[in-house]
Amino acid sequence: MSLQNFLSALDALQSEAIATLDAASDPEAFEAARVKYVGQKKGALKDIQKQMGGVAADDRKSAGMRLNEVKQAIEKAVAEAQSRLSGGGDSGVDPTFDPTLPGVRPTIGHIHPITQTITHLTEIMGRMGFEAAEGPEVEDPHHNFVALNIPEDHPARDPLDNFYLATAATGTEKQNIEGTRLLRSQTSTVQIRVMANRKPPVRVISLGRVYRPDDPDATHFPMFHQMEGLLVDTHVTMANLKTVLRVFATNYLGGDVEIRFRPSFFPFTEPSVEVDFLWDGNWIEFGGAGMVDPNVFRAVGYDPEEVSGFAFGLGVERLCMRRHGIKDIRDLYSGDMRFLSQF
Ligand code: FA5
Repeated sequence: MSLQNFLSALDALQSEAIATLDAASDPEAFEAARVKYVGQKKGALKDIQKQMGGVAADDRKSAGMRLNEVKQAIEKAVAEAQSRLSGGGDSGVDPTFDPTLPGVRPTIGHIHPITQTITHLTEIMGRMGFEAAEGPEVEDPHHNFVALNIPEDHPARDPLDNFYLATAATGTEKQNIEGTRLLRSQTSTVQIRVMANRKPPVRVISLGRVYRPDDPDATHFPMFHQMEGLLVDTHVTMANLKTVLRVFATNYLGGDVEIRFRPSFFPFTEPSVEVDFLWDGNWIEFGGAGMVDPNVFRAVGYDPEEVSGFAFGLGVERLCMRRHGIKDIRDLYSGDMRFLSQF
C-alpha cells in the first residue's frame, strides 16, 4: 500500500470514528462505536495498524506518526462521549451510583450473654468483697477430686461422668493413674488452688467453664459455667452463707426472688445444701453450697480447729436464663445471631 493511500484511509477512519462517537446518544450506541473503532480484537484502529506492514519501509516512520495522532484523536473522542453519557461529570464515577441512598451499616459484634453475665456476677460479688480467682480447665485428679475429699472409689470420678483426656490406660483404671488429666467437672478445683497458695482469711469467687458428659436438654449442656464462692475466716457460720447468697440473689434476680436451702450432700462441705430459686412457680436447682469440710482444710494445710468457712457453686447459665427469661440453655450456644443479638 502506498503511503498516500494509507494516510487517506487514516483520515477517513478519523472523521468517521469521531462523527460516530459524537453522535452516540445512549450507552448502547457508544459501546458499539467504542468496540468498532478501538476494540482490542477487531477494532478498526487495530486493523489499520496491521496494514502499515504493507507501506514501504522508508515511509513507515511518517505513517506511524500519523497513525498515533489518529489513535489519540479517536481515544479522546471515546473519553468525551463516555463522559457526556455518564452525565457529563467525572468519567470515573459509575453512572448507576446513587449518592442519596443510605449507606450499608457494618455489622458490629457484641459480647455474648454468658460473658455479660460473668461480668455482672463478678461486679455484684466484688461489692461484697469477693475477689475473682482463676484456675485451669484441664485439671488433675488431685484438684478435681482428692483434695475435695472425693475418694478413689467415689462415683463422681467415674469415666462415664467425666471427660478424661486420652492416656495409655483405658476404662476404669484411667481415673487413678499418675499423670491423668481431665476437663474439670466443677469450679470447686479453684478452692483448692487458692487455699494451697494463701493463708486465711480468704474471700474469692471463680467463674469459668466446666465440662460433663451430660446429654443436652433445656437445662443441661456438656459445657457450662459455674460461679464458685469461698469464704474462710474465723467463726464463719451457715448464717453468713445464707446471707451472702440472699444478697447476691436479690441483687442479680431482683428483690422479690424466693430462695430455698434444701439439705443435701457434697463430699467437700458439711453440712451441705442445694440452693433453689422459685422460677415461674417451680423450685429450680441453681447450685450447691455448704460449710467447708474439715478434710478439705487439712488437704490444703489449714487447721480446721482455727478456721471455718463456706463455699458455694452456682450454674451461671441458669442464672442468666432466669434473669432474661431464656427457656432453653441450648439457645445460648446455637450461634444463632437472631437469638444472641437480643442481649
Ligand atoms: C457442684 O458442681 C458443686 N461443686 C457445687 C458446690 C460448690 C457445692 C461448693 C458445695 C460447695 P452440682 O453438680 O450440683 O454441684 O452443680 C452445680 C450447678 O451447676 C447445678 O445446680 C446447675 O445449676 C449447674 N449445672 C450442673 N450440670 C449442668 C449442666 N450439664 N448444664 C448446665 N448447668 C449445669
